[in-house]
This record gives sequence, structure tokens and C-alpha cells, in this order.
Amino acid sequence: MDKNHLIYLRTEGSAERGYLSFFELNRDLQFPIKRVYYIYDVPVGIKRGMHAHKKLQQLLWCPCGEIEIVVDDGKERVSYLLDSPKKALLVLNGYWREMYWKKEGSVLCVVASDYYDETDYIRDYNEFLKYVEEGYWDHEDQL
Ligand code: T46
Repeated sequence: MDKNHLIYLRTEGSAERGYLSFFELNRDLQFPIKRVYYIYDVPVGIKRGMHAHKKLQQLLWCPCGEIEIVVDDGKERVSYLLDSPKKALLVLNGYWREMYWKKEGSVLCVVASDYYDETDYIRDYNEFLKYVEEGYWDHEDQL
């Protein structure tokens, strides 16, 4: 079911000089980036997210710290741990997401397929379940 997935970012470097990780359009990421944002200074134990997107797709990564991302398709919940700057998580549209801050100073970086649009959000879980039941997204068909 879960078409969201971890991507191990291409990385160059060494313990002596440090590391550089990167991703490129079409080679690593299938959607053109229209927006970049990042979330920081979040106290440990805080939960964010708690919504789904009708159309928006995003790539999330945590360059420092540790953040758990839970994605939920209305039937099953899957947890991903972003605990390395080399890991990124593709989160498709139509999945409820929750983010849990595990370590102080953790930063969540996001690139998004579209501009910010509050009408694309579903912030009520029961409403999200209705969209799922009505077959608004065909998760099987994604990617
Ligand atoms: C998501 C997860 C991973 C803007 O004005 N512009 C923006 O680009 C964004 C992302 C948010 N906002 C406003 C909307 C709210 O008034 O910033 C405020 C905080 O947003 P929100 O409570 O939605 O933040 P999170 O951390 O719960 O969710 C965010 C993204 O909104 C969401 O798309 O998938 O990160």
C-alpha cells in the first residue's frame, strides 16, 4: 500500500572533509520544486502535521537531529525515522502525516510540488477518511 518511500540521497565526501548530499530533478525527484520551507526550534515531544494534502507532493529531510514521520493512508500507518542527513522521505498526496520531534535542534527541510495553498489541506481526520472512502486518491496508481 505505502507508496511513500525513503530515498538515500547521493552523497560525496569523507570523514576528513565532511559530506555533501544532493538531489536533482528527474534523477532523484519526480516533481518540479515550487516551494522550499523548513521547520526548526521545535521543542522535543512536539507533534506537528496532523493533516493530508489533496494534491501536494513533498520531499522531507532532516539535515540535523531526529524526526519521526508517520504516514497514514486511512487503513494503515507507517513510521519513518529521519535520523541521517542522507535520508529523505517522499510523501505523496492523499496521506495523513504526523511529525514527531525526537531530538533538540532537529530541523525539517521540505521541498514541495506547489505553492502554499490552505485549500489543499485536509486538517480533520474524519474528513480525510471520507475522501479515502470516496476513492478521491488511487494510492495503488501513484508513481
Ligand atoms: C506538511 C508538513 C510536513 C505558510 O504560510 N506557508 C507555507 O509554505 C507553509 C508550509 C505554512 N504556512 C503557514 C500555515 C500555518 O499558518 O504556516 C503555519 C504553520 O503551518 P502548519 O501548521 O501547516 O505546519 P506543520 O508543521 O504542521 O505542516 C507543515 C506543512 O504545512 C505541511 O504542508 O506537509 O509541514
